[in-house]
Amino acid sequence: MTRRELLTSMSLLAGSRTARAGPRLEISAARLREQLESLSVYGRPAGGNFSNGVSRIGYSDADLAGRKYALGLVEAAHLKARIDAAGNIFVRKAGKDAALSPVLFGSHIDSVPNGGNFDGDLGSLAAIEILRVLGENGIVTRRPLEAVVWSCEEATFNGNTLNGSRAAAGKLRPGELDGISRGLTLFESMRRIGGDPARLDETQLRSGAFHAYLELHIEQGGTLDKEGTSIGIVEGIVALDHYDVVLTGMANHAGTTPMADRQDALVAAAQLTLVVRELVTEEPGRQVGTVGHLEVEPNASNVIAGRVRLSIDLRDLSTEKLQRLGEAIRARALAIAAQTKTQIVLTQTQHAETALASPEVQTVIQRAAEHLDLSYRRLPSGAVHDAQVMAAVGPMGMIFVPSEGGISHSPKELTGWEDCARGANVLLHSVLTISG
Ligand code: HGY
Ligand code: MN
Ligand code: MN
Repeated sequence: MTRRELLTSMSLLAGSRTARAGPRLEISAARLREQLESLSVYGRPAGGNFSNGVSRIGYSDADLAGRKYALGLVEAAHLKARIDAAGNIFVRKAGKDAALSPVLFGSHIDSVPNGGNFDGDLGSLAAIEILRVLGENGIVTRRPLEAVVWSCEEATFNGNTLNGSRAAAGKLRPGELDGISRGLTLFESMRRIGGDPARLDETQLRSGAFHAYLELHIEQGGTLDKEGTSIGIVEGIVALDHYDVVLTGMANHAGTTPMADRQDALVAAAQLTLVVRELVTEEPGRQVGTVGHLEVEPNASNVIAGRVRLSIDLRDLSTEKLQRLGEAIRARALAIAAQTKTQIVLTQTQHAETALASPEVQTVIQRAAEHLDLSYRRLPSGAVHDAQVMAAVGPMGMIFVPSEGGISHSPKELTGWEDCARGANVLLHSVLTISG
């Protein structure tokens, strides 16, 4: 451990020994609920209501409207927002000592198609609410505080996740900015939301850019809900490997082409999809593999599919295991291509590294949960988060609250309003401890 890391660890823990004195400062639960309900309007299906969830795809008009709403909350908190080169929204609240690095905390507000109203939204709005409550109570922390709303966390733009935070941390892959999705390059999309991607190097977050990064998020799994535990203290976030696969056969007439003469790209895709499941489930462990995106051309009922594009999403805490699974899938794809007389090209488009949460920040979160008399447990995160990108820049911690039924990335995603407030208050007290 370097001297800087040792000092950081000690300073992270400095405040955690003393339970916070005085009345228990809390966020406004009613205001947080009202804001989550208001944000959910942007991207809601026409004629729908809160229970119909949201499609607020990164860089879309709905995302622009949601960002505008969030910026309105910043103004209501009498604070100023700064948009960085990647379009991420930063909101700073000055501390007593401007020379100290800030405590950074936030999440994202873009969603998957037909997603839920809590994924990312809770952590983003809670972050702004915390700055507002501190201002209303005249509390000035030693360190500056910075709330952040990361842009385009979900994979829906170009198949890769964590776009805004990776761009901020200088982790985009070569050429990624030129990739086109929904008619725009990533570069143009970042500009569309107020970023200036030509300046990404200038605004890169480097080691020391923040004292610690915290993220409040719904668990998106069922552990806390099943146990009736209020707070999850994340120990680590899984690695993710993402592949883009193009299968090419030959489009032909569905009626006149004998079965033996077909080069059916959709049959090859179906076999590959089952192979992913077979390989991922044949060894013990918590690894997961998903084929979630499928494009069929020409996608006509009376034409044999000539081309299919699909995604493969592999996750596990072990990068080595993901590597092995990727290789096994590649080998089986070759066999499927031969057998179906198609061509299959797998391109790995993303690797997000496993990220361990700082033990010291975990302790701070635990102390905050204890201070608020809340039950808690430690657990890994099967979902990826901007926090894992930030873990490569500085000490990171994540706070989970229960997802009812463990459902997420669905309009059925639901977290109780009291759980939302509990998580925000644990984040508030964790930030107060770390910022001193
Ligand atoms: O895919 C994920 O795990 C995250 O929700 N983007
Ligand atoms: Mn998500
Ligand atoms: Mn999320």
